[in-house]
Amino acid sequence: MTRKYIVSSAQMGPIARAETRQSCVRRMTDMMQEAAARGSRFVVFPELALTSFFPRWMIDDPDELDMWFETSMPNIDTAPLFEMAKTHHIGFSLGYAEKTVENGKTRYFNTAILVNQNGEICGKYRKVHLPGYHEPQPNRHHQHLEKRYFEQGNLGFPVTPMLDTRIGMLICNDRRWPEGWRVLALQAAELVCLGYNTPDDHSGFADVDALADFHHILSMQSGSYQNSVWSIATAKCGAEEGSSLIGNSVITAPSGQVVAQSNTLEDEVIHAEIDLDMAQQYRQTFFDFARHRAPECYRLITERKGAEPEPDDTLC
Ligand code: ING
Repeated sequence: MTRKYIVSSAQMGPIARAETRQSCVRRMTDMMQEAAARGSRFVVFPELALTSFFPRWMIDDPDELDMWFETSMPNIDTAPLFEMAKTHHIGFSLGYAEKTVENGKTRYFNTAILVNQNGEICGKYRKVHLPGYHEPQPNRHHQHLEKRYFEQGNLGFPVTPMLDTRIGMLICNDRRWPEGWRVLALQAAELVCLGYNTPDDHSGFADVDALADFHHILSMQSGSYQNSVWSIATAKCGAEEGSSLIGNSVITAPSGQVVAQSNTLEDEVIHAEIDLDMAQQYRQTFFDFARHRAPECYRLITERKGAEPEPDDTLC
């Protein structure tokens, strides 16, 4: 039996600082309805999809900072998403800022959840690779304070059986690091989904900014190809509170080919029929991990954090 499904990326345009959760959820349910009408079984929403990308601001007041976080999921604002998943039999992934209490300690994470076609949460991931800084940087029009507002994710890289396959999640900056992709693929994930907020106005790195779209798509194509997985990457994009965020939401095949790509910097749903068995043709040949990988040679990847020349490095 073939495992072909229509899946969707529900890209979101800018979210204003004052925009309500209800307004964001309404935009998302409109797009979920559009996806369902196309026969889609799964929709990927952006990272931090319920609010403006607040790590661009230095927020001193802890009460104000807490306003950007969800303390429960689902909640009264997001309930319509879960209800629509159930009525339309369509799963989704959603990124949001999570405030939780674990072992008596309040914790803050950049989180994404997987919700199945019955409207039940069946997977959760907390962002591991947090870009930016803990302290505000001088001479920057926009800050990037994810290391200040979020803790490093503590759930590892989990894979969830869903939709007749195994789905893993990454979040934004994670896509630039091969390790997360590989850990998911080593758990036999066949589909990786992620949301992102990627500015291309880092002020001071003009050359990097000019390549922001290229680096995003390069990361998705290489991650998909080198791990034989389908991937869905969904942007929050456009001119958001004076910051320019890239679009180019893409659905990418295990071959590394982009099979669907957004064209706007607004709310836009893109779709693709994915053949989940396509992953196997790579997994059983060029990327047969069991046959070709050499973990005994990879010790440095887990033992060393930063790059260091070996003491006996000799320039030849
Ligand atoms: N945003 C960006 C991302 O990784 C970034 C941060 C932009 C890092 C450009 C490097 C270059 O797409 C988030 N939220 O991770």
